[in-house]
Amino acid sequence: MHSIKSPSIRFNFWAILFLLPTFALAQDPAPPNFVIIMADDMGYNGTSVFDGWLKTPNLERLANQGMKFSDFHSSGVVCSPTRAGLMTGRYQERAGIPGVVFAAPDKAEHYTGLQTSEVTFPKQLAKVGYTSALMGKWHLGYYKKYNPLHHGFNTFRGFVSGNVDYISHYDQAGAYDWWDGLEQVQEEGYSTHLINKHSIEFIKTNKDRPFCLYVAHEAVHSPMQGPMSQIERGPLAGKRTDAVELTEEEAFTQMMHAMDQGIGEIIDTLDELNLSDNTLVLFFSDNGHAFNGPNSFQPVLRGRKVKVWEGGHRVPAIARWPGKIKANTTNSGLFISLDIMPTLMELAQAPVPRNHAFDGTSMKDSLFSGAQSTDRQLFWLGKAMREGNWKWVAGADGGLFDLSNDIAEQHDLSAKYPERVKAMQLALAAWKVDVAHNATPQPSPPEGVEIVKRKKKSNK
Ligand SMILES: [Ca+2]
Repeated sequence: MHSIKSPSIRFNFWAILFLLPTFALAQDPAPPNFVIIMADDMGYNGTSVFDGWLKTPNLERLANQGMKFSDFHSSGVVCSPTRAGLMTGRYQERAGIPGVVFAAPDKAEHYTGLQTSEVTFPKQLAKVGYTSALMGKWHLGYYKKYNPLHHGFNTFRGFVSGNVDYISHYDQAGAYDWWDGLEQVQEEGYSTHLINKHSIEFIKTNKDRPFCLYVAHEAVHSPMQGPMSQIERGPLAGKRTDAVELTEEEAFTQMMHAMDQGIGEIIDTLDELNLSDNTLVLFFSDNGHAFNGPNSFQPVLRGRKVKVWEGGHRVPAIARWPGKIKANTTNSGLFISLDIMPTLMELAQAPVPRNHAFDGTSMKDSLFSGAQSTDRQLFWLGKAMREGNWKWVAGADGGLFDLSNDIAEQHDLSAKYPERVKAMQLALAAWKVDVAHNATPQPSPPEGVEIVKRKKKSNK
């Protein structure tokens, strides 16, 4: 009792008392929140952030407050593959999803999906206390066994097909497709507005705990419908009395603006709740453009969605984290959507199973220090690859391109660099063998189902 009155002891007592919380904070900072926003079929030149034809003020705000990526790629050139790669951090071929999971039951791929044996980011984040939500498009399996709730998401509001009627929420095969978790729900509203609304509600509900919000927008995928457009699918098709007719360009503009506005509302919500300083917001698109834009617009990149030219997979991407990511910067390093899962795992210090190898690489250093490198190999569909600034595209109309001065892939240099071509061809062949090895098997269609051979022009 006497000793506590001694000045030195008293000093230590108070010092320890004051230092304890500081020490605890330094050792155990609050885990960051993640908001992953993915646009659908939005090309590299689809936004004013990347000199596109359409003004998107909120994406501009995101880029002004963060970092934009000029050489960021989707791992797929259509919807399902990129999503499988995003969920797993590995080339989607390894998950058995090299192409689109079709809505039509007469296609074999209709019965495939992301198997629950896969290691996914929401599953791993749950192990370190995160709650995760998917708002919007899943497109990794039509059946309940593939539902996002079986892949680590605590909340799912949206649709499982490649696209729904924005107003009636029927898919392209005529099935009603709007879900709350494992149950179909009736919910009135323009799909983009609903995705925005539920995203903001989720942030507000979970503001006091670590969360991961995956906002998978329907915009700007077809059908081309603005908020006031006519219903195209389901029992009410053509029956909306207050419908406004739009040109394709007008519809696209409204679709983009609805998404852009929602992104602005998400930023506002994070700011208002004082969450911005502890939240990584990442925006990108799942593949290149499907809608060409106005006739006057000349796209910079060759090709579009479905193709392995840059127009098929070089996509707009932006990251924002005030205080951590330097504002108004551009990173010209070579990145791919497969990098997102390893990034989340590192930032959240989430466990990754032993011997589980990602194909992507964590972007943490690039985000925080602005490091930028193109020193890596990337592959698309076994048809194209990058090595540094070199791009090799296989096939009769393919070639070797130096993207450092030929981003439009116009000048085939294969005759000039035959050794490089040979090396890249070998690397591509080896990659195909590698991703096929131990790839997750997908189920065959049930007996009695007649499979119609896929037509060349199928509805994605
Ligand atoms: Ca897409």
